[in-house]
Amino acid sequence: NDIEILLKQADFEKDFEVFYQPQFSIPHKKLVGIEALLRWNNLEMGYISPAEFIPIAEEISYINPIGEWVMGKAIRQISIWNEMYDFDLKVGINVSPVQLENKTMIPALADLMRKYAVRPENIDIEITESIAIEGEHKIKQIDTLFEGLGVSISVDDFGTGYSSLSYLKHFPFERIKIAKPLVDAIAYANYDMQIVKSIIQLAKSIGMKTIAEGVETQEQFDILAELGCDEIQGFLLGKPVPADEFEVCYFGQA
Ligand code: G
Ligand code: G
Ligand code: MN
Ligand code: NA
Repeated sequence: NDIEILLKQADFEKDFEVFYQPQFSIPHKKLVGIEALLRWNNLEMGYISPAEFIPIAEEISYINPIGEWVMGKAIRQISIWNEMYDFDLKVGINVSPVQLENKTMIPALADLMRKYAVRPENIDIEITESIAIEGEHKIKQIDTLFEGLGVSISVDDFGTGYSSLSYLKHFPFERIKIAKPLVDAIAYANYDMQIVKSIIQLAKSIGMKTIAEGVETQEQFDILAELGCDEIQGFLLGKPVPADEFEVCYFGQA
């Protein structure tokens, strides 16, 4: 497999870059956080989507060094921005289920938090909803894993297939990230709007926050505000961009 070979040859510092996408509170559109998203620009193949190469990196366990590299970049960046602009932003870092099985992940994260003096409140670990199929036991295990660090955990891509609302009660997620396909549909499909409404209501009743992903239109924003969603992320308010561009866009600084 081409991608596998290219991946193993990748020079992380040269070929990878972490982009940042803003997350805003509703309804005032205050910047509250950022999500770190990995980008790979290969000399031969050009831009390769993480949706394509991450599953391959997972298969060959190469996601472990890659994931650690992303964590380092993201934690360093949030440390710099919070200090420089006197902010209290949270950085969301996507962590693959494969990384959760790796014993060095938590010590590496702890080291990075110390190295860059970042408080646990400023780090959010995004774990995909698909982890839920492994059951309650798995979720408890993850919770225990991160407990000592004090970082928060969000469930990513919620509502895309594996969701069982009932498993939420076993796990103190900080936030539910409502998946883009559901968000897409809320403006034209009453059924999907009702599902999103139920997710937001349930989250509220158990003390979790909700963030809608992939918000692209004002109409979606208005519906989400009406439904009481806490935060939004999406092209309507900002695409993922490189760090220097993020500074220009959101901190008015070059
Ligand atoms: O940013 P984009 O929409 O192209 O991302 C596609 C997919 O890749 C998403 O599911 C996203 O969560 C995932 N992804 C992006 N960056 C990372 C990363 O650093 N680690 C992991 N595990 N997944 C990532
Ligand atoms: O799976 P995860 O939620 O981590 O993936 C986030 C991905 O969604 C990022 O790769 C980002 O590029 C993409 N994304 C974020 N907002 C939007 C949006 O408004 N529209 C589209 N099409 N993609 C988005
Ligand atoms: Mn994510
Ligand atoms: Na997601």
